[in-house]
Amino acid sequence: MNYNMENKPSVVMMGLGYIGLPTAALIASRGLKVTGVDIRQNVVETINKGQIHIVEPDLDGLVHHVVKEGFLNAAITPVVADVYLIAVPTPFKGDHEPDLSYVESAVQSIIPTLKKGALVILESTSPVGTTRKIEKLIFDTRPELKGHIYLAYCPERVLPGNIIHELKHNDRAIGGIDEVSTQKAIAFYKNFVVGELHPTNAKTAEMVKLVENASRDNQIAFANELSIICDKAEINVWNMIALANKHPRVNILNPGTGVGGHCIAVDPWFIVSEFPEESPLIKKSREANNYKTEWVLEKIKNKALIFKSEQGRDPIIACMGLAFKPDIDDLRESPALYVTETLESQNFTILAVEPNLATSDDRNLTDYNEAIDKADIIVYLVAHNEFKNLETDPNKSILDFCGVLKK
Ligand code: SAJ
Repeated sequence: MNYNMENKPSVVMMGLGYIGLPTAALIASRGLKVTGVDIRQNVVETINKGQIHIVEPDLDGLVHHVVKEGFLNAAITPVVADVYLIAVPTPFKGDHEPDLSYVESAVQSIIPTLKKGALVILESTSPVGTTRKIEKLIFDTRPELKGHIYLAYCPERVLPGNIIHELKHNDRAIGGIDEVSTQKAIAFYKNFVVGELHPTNAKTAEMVKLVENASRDNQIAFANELSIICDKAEINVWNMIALANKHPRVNILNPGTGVGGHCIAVDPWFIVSEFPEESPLIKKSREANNYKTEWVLEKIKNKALIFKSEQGRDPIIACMGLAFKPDIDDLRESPALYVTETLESQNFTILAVEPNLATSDDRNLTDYNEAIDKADIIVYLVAHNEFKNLETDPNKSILDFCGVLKK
């Protein structure tokens, strides 16, 4: 059977997380029938009620609409479809080795449903060569499909907090295992992407994704190193960077508590683990960003020690922000969460603040106004909007690691 763009193809989306769910909802909003598959029963139930399990602007209304109209439904197992998208996590394990077990089990579960003419697209960030591995997995079990299905890699590159817009508008690199797969995949994305679709091969597309995030990691590492240098030199790093960026060809990023999230803190390791000899700079950037978090921790502990020696009691420390970046609720690989939990585990008295999570969250959160009121030391870890214009007692110690107070 041939996959025909004119009759809107049916779609299976494997994985309904931060990328899978918005992508599935966007495709469904274009009038394609989408079955979203997730192994978590509660996620499936939530989505089938037209609700969502993550915080992302504009996603709730979109999901509500497409579920109500019958274009998106969620299930535990995949059905037969024209197009299969895979957007499951690819974390790392052990010594920063990529863990492909979610991808492999997603592939195993679609294999029995594949029919001739099907198009399978991997979106999960993956080490170079993964699309070829999937090809092998499929043909090992279903050799009769050889030459009759299409397979491509097409990474997403959307920014959490702006996913719906970026999914539609960003350009994409699309690499098939052969030319016809690339073209089929491009034709499919035309259903819902208005950004340009750039053809390439699977291996290049896989590397493109890893390099995009490694490049950002490297630039943030530079900013973080500057922040440590400026701290020692007693220079305000934010003012200094703002001035340097007045140069027409300089664009330094923001230093912060470290680099978190599921992408930038993880993906560069996929290059390092495969090309260890060739990637000293990429590795060093990862290490520099991780070191920044430890440095932040030491700064807070020093401040607490000084307070104790001066006041004769332990300070109350307000940890302002737990998410991995501003204005989201996502705690994955969050340096702010790590700093807060480490202080807590070392018996410092802390008030954890995260305005993007309900205070009913079992993390024992404190409202931000109450926290700055009660705390002796106020530590800004994430530049959330809520923190920008807070009135604080000038006698309190304030540590701003994320530039939230910069004017
Ligand atoms: N950060 C800084 N300073 C900065 C920018 C970011 O310290 O100047 C920190 C953030 O606070 C956060 C981390 O870096 O902890 C990552 O945040 P981010 O906003 O740079 O990126 P993510 O992880 O939300 O999304 C990235 C994006 N990649 C790039 O910008 C190259 C996004 O486009 C990708 O789609 C996403 O990774 C992904 O899924 O791979």
